[in-house]
Amino acid sequence: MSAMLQARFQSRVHHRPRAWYFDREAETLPRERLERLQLKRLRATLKNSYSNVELHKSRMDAAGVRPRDIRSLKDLAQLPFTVKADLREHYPFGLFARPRKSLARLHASSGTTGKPTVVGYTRSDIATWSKLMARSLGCAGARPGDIVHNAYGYGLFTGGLGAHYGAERLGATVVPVSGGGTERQVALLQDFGARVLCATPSYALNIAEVAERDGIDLRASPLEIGVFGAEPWSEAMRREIEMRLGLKALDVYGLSEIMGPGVAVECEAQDGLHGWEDHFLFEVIDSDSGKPVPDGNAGELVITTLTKQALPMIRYRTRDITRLTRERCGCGRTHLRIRRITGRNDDMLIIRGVNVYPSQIEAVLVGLPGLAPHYQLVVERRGNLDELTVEVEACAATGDSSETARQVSHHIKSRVGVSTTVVVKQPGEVPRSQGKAVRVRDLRPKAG
Ligand code: DLL
Repeated sequence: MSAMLQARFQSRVHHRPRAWYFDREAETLPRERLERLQLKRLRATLKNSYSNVELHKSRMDAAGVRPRDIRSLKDLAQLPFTVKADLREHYPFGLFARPRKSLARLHASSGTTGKPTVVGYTRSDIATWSKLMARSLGCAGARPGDIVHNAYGYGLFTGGLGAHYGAERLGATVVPVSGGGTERQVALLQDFGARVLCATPSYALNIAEVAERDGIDLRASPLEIGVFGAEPWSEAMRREIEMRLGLKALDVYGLSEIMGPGVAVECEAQDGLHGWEDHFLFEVIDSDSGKPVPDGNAGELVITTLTKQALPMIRYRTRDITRLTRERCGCGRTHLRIRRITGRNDDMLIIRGVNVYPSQIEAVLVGLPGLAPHYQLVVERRGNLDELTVEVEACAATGDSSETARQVSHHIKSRVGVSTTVVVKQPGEVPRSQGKAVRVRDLRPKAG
């Protein structure tokens, strides 16, 4: 081949998008067409909400805005917010825009206080969700024909069934194992040879630990892709899981009120999660003022659904803290990216005036020599001040660990800026997760 031909060939290889798309057209839609589609779908959603859900009608009336007043995407900011308490106050079915009899499924999340939040889907909503989850799995690197080991909990939680229907829609073979029974999960991963693992990151770590304890090297298994989400996790945790399971770990985001898993997901670049803008509108606002913040700035993620029939959501305040970027991604997808979720604004701790998310502490702890990546934060009130104790586990049984504790506390102080008491626990003493990990034990007296 001549040098010129070779150069041309090389450049074509370089420029050929390597990405595989479940739905190429939708995933690479030019921005202008995407925005036209969003506006059309937004107007239909508003009509559906206004005509069929009393809460949305009364909120829009009070704000003096009707669906027909929304003529461009910029008008979105005129619309009122919806919050989690709205779902609780209209428990169980009060926010549904379709008669209960036309619903194919209900899910619910328990929460720590009060009534659960109930969400409902028509048959068509389930089909849309399955398609979006298939798209998400594909974006993360799963392919038709793969074996998908699904360790998200099945039941009222949206993780299990959401990932299950998505994997089937993708054309994969699903192993519907749910959470728990970790020894058996390790055996099944080995025997069936799954290429894709779906789990919370904390449960993935639990699987790694049980495998190592039993002398089974899952790094030598066909596992290649982890699709992990449902809880905050750090880059340090990603590296730890990737190393111990020998796979590429991708972040998937979602919430029941909006749909379930598959609202946003990382592509193989692992550089932010593509939010599926043909089905959702994403905004980031300042939690206090409610005003949108510019791209790149941190704030509360607000999502409006564009295609949900049974439970349309208008400007739903997720309480999740993140940033948006509309910079082009190398994978060729045109959908914006949300940055890793730092935590929920209601999980933020204020310790002696310093704002701290558990994931910031995690980022310091994971990877420190001698420590296992298992931890819990204990918050107590002493006098008028909140105190934070970090319980973290040693890798191996130790005697006096006061020097390690002092050093860890020093690392946390210098990187996060907060003073903590560190307690180094013996191996196995910090509770393991089978789903969403409990990172904070809040021992402060409850208000009221
Ligand atoms: O956790 C849905 C889901 C299942 C997502 C499986 C991903 C994988 P909920 O139980 O309603 O739904 O909890 C939603 O979990 O508002 C976030 O606070 C948190 N969350 C979900 N995904 C992530 C993530 C499911 N990737 C709440 N990173 C959300 C950080 C996440 N937090």
